[in-house]
This record gives sequence, C-alpha cells and structure tokens, in this order.
Amino acid sequence: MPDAISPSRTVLLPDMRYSDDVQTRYRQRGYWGDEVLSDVVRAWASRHAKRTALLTERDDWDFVTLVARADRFGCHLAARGVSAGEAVILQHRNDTDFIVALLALLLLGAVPVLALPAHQQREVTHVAELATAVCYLGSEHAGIDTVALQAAVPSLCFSLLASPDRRFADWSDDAIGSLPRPAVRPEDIALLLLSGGTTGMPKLIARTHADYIYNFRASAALCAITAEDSYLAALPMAHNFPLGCPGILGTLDRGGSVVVPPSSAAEEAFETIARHRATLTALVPSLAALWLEAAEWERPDLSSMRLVQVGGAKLDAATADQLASKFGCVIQQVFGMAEGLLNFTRLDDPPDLIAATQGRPLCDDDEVRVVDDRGQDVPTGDVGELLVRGPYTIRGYYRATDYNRQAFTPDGFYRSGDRVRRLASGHLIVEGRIKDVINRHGESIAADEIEACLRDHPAVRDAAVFADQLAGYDEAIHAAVISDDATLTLNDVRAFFASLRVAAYKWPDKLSHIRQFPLTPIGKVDKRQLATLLREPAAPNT
Ligand code: OOB
Repeated sequence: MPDAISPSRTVLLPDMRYSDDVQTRYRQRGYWGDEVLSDVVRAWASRHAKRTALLTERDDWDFVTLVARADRFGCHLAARGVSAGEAVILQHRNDTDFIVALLALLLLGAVPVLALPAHQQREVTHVAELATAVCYLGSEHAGIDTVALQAAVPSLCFSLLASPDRRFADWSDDAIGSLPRPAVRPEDIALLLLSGGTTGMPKLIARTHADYIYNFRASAALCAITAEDSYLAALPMAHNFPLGCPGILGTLDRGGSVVVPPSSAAEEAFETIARHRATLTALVPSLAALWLEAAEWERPDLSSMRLVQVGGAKLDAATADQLASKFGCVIQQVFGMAEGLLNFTRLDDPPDLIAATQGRPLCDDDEVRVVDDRGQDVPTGDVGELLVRGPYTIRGYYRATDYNRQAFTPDGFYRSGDRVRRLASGHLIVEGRIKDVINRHGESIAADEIEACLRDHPAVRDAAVFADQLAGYDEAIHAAVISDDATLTLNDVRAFFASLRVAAYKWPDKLSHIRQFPLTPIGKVDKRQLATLLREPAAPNT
C-alpha cells in the first residue's frame, strides 16, 4: 500500500475518480490490469533483452542496456530524495536522455510531469507549482532559469540539467544496486500530461497506470506493431501522441525499436528513416506538409515505411492522399486528446474513409456522444459537440475543482469542445472548436467554415480565420492566408465567396497575407498568437 506520508504525493482527488462500479467494469472487461508502469518497463529487459530498443546518432542500445541505465539514473534520483508518487518535471528534447529519465521515473514510481521543450519559464513554473513538483529535469536547450524556478516553487528541492558531456544516461556517481518495486497501485497517477490548449495556462492531466498501459497497448495492437517495427520519434516525446498512441511506449512494449533523428526537419528525418529502415512515425499536419514539400526535391528512400500517422489538427483529404502516394504506405488519421479518447482510422479502412475522416474510437467502451448546445444528442451525420467517457479518459483535471464543473458533465463525460460529425460507421469528422466562432453583427460564424471556403480558392494554400474586435462587442472576420499570389486582395476573396454562394454576412472583412502561421509547442496553428500578430487595435468604445 502506498504510504500517505509524503505531502507532495500526487493523488486522484475526489472529482477525478472513477466510481467503484466503473472501475470494476473496466477491470472485468480487461482494460485495466494489475500491472503498474514499473512492472512493464522492468519486464522489457527480460522479454526483449538483446533486441534493439533505441537508436540515436550516438547510441545503439538493446533493452537490457536501456532499462539498466534508467534504473541507475532512478537510483540516483532516489538517493537525492525523490520517492514514489512525487511529481518531477521532465523537459527535454527528443534524445536518449528523455527516454532514460522517463523510464527512471517510472521505475521509481515517481510521476513525470511532461513539459514540452517549447514550454517557457511561465508555464513550467505554473505546472511545477500545481503539481507540487520536487525536482526539475531538463537541459540547457529549454532555457529555463532553474534558480528562479526553485525560488518560485517551494516544493522544488533540486534541478538537474543534462548536457552532451553530462548525460542522465551516464549518471553514475552515487548510484548503487537496483530500484525496488515502488509502492504504487494500478489506479494511482502514473504521469501528468500538459493540456495543449492555446488559451490560458496548461492544465494537468493525470493518467493512471492502468489507463495509460491500456492506452499504449491497445494503440499498438490497433497499429499491428511487432518486434520488427521501428518508430521514428519526430514529434516531441512528451506529447501523448508520440508517447503512447502507440508511440515510443507502445513500440517498446512490443519489442520494437525507437529511432531518434537529430531533428524533425525533413532532410534529417528522411536520412534517419533510410539509414535505420524506420517503419512508422507520427506527424502533425504542419510537419507533414513540410515533409511533403521537401520530398518533392529530396527524393528520399522511404521504402521501409509502412504507416504514417497524422493527428493533432485537421488533415485535409488532399494532403492525406498526397502523403499516401509520396510515402507509398498506409496513412492513419488520429484524432486524440491528452485527456484520453483516441480515434484512429483502421489500417484496412477504405482510402476514402482514411482521407476524409479522423477515425473512430479505439475502445468499444468509449462512450461518445455528439450533442447540441442544449446537451441533446444530434442525429447521425449532424454537427455537435463531442462528449466522451471511457476507460482511458480522465474524469477531472488535476487540482482544478472549479474548472472541472464546466469541463465535465455531472455524469462524468468530458466536454471536448470539438465540433464533430459522426457517420453511421462510427467514424468522426472534426469540423472545428465550439468556441472558435466570430460574433459578427449578432450572427455566430464558425471559423472553420470560412477557412474551408478560403482553402478552396486556387491561390490559397492555407487559411486561418479569427475575430477582430470592433467597437462594443461586435467582431469582424479577419482571414489570414498563406498564398503564392501576393496580389490576392480582399475583394478577390469576397468575389470568390460570392461565386460559392456563401451568405454575404460570412465574407471576410479583412485579409492578411502571412508566410507561416505561428504554431503551438506541438505544431498546431496558434490562433491566439496569430491574432496578436495581425489584429488591429480595438476601436475606441464610443
Ligand atoms: C492531441 O492531443 P492534444 O491534447 O494536444 O489536443 C487535443 C485537441 C482535440 O481536442 C482537437 O481539438 C485537436 O486537438 N485534434 C484534432 C485532431 N487531433 C487532435 N483536430 C482535428 N483533427 C485531428 N486529427 O492532439 C492528440 C493526442 C493523441 C493523439 C493524437 C493527437
């Protein structure tokens, strides 16, 4: 039984818990088992022993070596006072040290708080405080001022920064022996993911051992991962998608290897794929578009690839088709969220479903509802907000009791904020975000509808629409476009909308050209930043 001594131990608070009968049901149906993540990681060393686990520019390690290094670093952390259940911030770019530190924390039963490399002082301080973290593990790359961080977060006892000549992987000073099995239970918090929204500070998403083990094992089964697979880690590993969908954990669990390119830039990724015969990867659409562009002139050898997953933001059907033909392999759309629910197109889905939908739920017991603004279920095919409850979807954010009242229904469904359509096959099409609307002269206009029209214009490569504040509460439609034609004007766009027979109140009021959209830490269009860049100052409220 876990000791209740440490005041910094992370625990599921009442508004985050699954009820007892739900827990029993998930166990009976086999979604939740008896293992915790330290058992899983420990077993890799014996199950996959001499198989290759990790390939980077510098390392070529088998499972025995990887687990031993993680164990050794875990011993070091334990010697410095980190104990099971305590939160530790991990912020590291994709390399050996990220995986070593992550596995060390899991072996120790400590709770990694997974910050992305692009998170900054403000966000890291906020999550460290919220998680009552006891330690910060990072690298100089992230540029965090650890003195200021420790001054701001009283629970934080120490920080360790890795560098190429002092790696977590080589930490060997006072390390001795091997970590004992930690006193943690399957239903305890295993890791804290950061929410990826573009508004406000990240929230902490507590994933339990049972739920996350299901998450990566079921994803690995769906993607038919075997020991012959080799996963190219292109997206930052601290994000749920490359971490566990099936990502690095799902691949390692099946004895496959993780290959880490020097960066996610197309040339380096292509080179690494060709050299190590990588078989699958996960991309966000913005990165997929860059790789596609580069593939035009690079002519890479991608013949080893069997699966390219794309998710995190909407992938349009044309890009999905181009990806399939350039990579010569199966494309899989993944519509997921750190809060839990994962939708995948299946490997054997017909190409049109793969190109035009964002997949269907991973688990038979994912209860998905699509509701109107009164909370009533809409007919199949109609647009509504996606609500979800299931064996790997959280019931509440960590330490966010007030916010949880609005983010979850009283019966435990997570309100995703995503506007979706569900087809008769169960496949979902993501239409946009419910809050991404512009209130113009009393009409609510969905940004995604206008963006879709803009993308249909032959000169527009991509578009993002946001509200310009007018006097009072009125808003105007501001369209930002990436276009090869710098002469494209607002009037051209409005004439195009007229030709599409779009109601005139939805025509853009303003057009800006931009070379690239600002992106969030994982690579989604960051509309808040975009609006700050392009927005006119609000007119005086007269
Ligand atoms: C993934 O997780 P998060 O937590 O960074 O972001 C979740 C949100 C979703 O609620 C949705 O708004 C959007 O990102 N999203 C998509 C999408 N996948 C995610 N919107 C349209 N199409 C998609 N395919 O982004 C995430 C987590 C696990 C796997 C994949 C993505």
